[in-house]
Amino acid sequence: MSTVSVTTTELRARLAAQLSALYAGEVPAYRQLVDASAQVNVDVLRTRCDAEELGSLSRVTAERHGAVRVGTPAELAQLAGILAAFGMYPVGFYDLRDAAPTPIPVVSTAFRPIDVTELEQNPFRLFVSVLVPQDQRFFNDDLGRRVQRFLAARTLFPPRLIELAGQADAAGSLEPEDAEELVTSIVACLRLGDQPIDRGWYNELLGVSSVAADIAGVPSTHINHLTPRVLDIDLLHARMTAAGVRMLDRIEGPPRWDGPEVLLRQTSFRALDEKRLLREADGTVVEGALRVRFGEVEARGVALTDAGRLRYEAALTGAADRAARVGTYPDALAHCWAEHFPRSATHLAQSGLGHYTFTPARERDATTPGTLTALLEQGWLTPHPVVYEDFLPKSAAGIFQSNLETEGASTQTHQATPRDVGWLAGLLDRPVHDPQQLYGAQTQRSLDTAAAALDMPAIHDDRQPATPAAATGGQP
Ligand code: OOG
Ligand code: NI
Repeated sequence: MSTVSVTTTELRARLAAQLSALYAGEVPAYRQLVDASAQVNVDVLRTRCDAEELGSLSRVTAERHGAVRVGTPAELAQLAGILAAFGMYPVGFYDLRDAAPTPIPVVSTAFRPIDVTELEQNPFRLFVSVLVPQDQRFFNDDLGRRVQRFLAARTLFPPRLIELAGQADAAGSLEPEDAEELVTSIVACLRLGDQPIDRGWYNELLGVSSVAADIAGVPSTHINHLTPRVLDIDLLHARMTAAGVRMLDRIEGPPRWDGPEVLLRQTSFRALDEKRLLREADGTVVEGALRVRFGEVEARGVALTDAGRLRYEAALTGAADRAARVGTYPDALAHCWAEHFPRSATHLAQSGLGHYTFTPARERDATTPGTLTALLEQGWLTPHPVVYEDFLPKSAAGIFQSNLETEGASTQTHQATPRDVGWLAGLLDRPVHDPQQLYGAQTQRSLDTAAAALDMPAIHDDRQPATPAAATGGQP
């Protein structure tokens, strides 16, 4: 047996692989989804030679995101410490309490690698949500207090796991035996619990939100879903449907079109019944079924800049408006999309709507211009898409909606409990990275490298994206 220590990068790859094996054992249709996704990726690469622009086949085949929900700030802080051992750091802040059509009483962040080389090695990311039982729009005082008492009495992560993770984070690696123990231990924490669930308590929380019940109705946490990445989500959807798996009929996010793929498109198969032990009011334990876990799949495209994100929002809003007047939503979305987004990748890069990196395409001479726009127009630089590494849960609200057992109940008559990125950073005692800043820095580094290669002092990024209003003739 090798005694070479195991790096955080390798630990992350093992975590993704072992969670995938766990989830395949727990949710058999997931295995079918993963197999179909891998086949689609191989088939797409055979016909589209540029398909690896958005990630190598080895990266995309291993690529997963998971979703985990915890109950308390302390549980979240512990999980953040554990995930640091795997080179996964908090990026972005998501408030799902104002998700439409169904608000969910959680706030969230994504733990993921932030270095380009780490992402290429293994981009495993975990979307982690924490319940906000203080939020009176969802929980009255009495229920909020009982939820907090229930959560305070449980331990999700054993001290030995937290200690091993701390060692790995500090050293950047672990000895093989410790590495094995670390991965086995965190995977065990994310296995579906087999302790009986108090049916009355679970149902009471179900009245608030099925996510609240999934978090605080049970004594442990678990992987809620694990999502493979696919290079053609329409093809995957068609193949799964043909194989008899009931998929949601819609693919969330941008439409299918012949222009550049951007951000994230997601769909899923429906949540399936899973056997769980339920404790009745009289203390008897019976076998019942809960339906909380589903099979999501996603396709990833170019990350959008702030200006590009405004366009994205405008296209979705425009599509919803239009669908209310004429035709179907997919048709309306295709129509609005073409109004908002350029059809060529070069134009998307030049417009400043998408995040790109740039490499020199020819040697400097007396005619080399100094600005990015001119360099791109005259073919001095080649643009390369920066893949979107983050989440769009509000745009995927349809996936939540279709998989929730109940609509839940919330009122708008109370103030929201303040939760923001500053709150999160303080709680975790580490920076919460801004995704836009990470993408922007990647572009800037490539411009610096290109300037050096072209023997120029700097390349001035003079791209000026048009506002969405200008593109749509005044529509919001
Ligand atoms: C996480 C929802 C976010 C996605 O793909 O947008 C997510 C959850 O269900 O807890 O995974
Ligand atoms: Ni997801």
